Amino acid sequence: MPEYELYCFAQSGNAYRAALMLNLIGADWKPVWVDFFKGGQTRTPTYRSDINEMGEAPVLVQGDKKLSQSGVILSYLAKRSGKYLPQGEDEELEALRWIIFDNQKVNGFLGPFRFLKNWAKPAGDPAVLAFLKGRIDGSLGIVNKRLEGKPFLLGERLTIADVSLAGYLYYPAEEFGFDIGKDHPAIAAWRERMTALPGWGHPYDLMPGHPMAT
Ligand SMILES: N[C@@H](CCC(=O)N[C@@H](CS)C(=O)NCC(=O)O)C(=O)O
Repeated sequence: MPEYELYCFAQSGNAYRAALMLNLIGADWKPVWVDFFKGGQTRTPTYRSDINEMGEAPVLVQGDKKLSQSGVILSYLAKRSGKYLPQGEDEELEALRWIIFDNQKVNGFLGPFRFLKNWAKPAGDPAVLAFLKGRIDGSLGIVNKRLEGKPFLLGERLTIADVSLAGYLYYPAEEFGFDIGKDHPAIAAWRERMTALPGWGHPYDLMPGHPMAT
């Protein structure tokens, strides 16, 4: 029995943050597939009573402990492993600042945009997609500017803020209809630095459910 189980599915960039962190720290873990698309598992009463009352993936299970919210999971794993932990109060607050910005305005917009574009039934309203795309361009621009001067979000060292940012940034450009790397060169360079890390894996390789059964 592995130390950690992660409720996740391949298309979830929110879950990818946790899967990537587990792999980067060399944890003993296994994914538990969540049937998000067909079965609507996160909306079932059983999921909400037994797994996560918030009705979301990812959920990290370690013995009797269950954690949700990828930022909380990253913070817990960094503390337990001593890896990618922000050092000192100022860095901790800075990491939290970027994790919240990312959750709300970077991956927090990329995820719904990609869902509406590819899988929503009925299909996403073009006006909503246009609104989200505008917000995405603005937020990615802010992150790109930040990364122009430093290799990682907080400076020379990778922290959980970077792992959080990875969320949806490795999914294929075709799924978005625009190329994040081409539009934002400093983000492209950051992505390369991340993929060079031992333990890095693509979301479609780390988590089950890709390609999606038809
Ligand atoms: N802020 C959360 C977001 C989690 C989230 O929205 N996960 C999606 C899957 S990618 C979900 O389960 N959504 C279910 C819903 O919103 O009903 C995190 O970072 O863990």
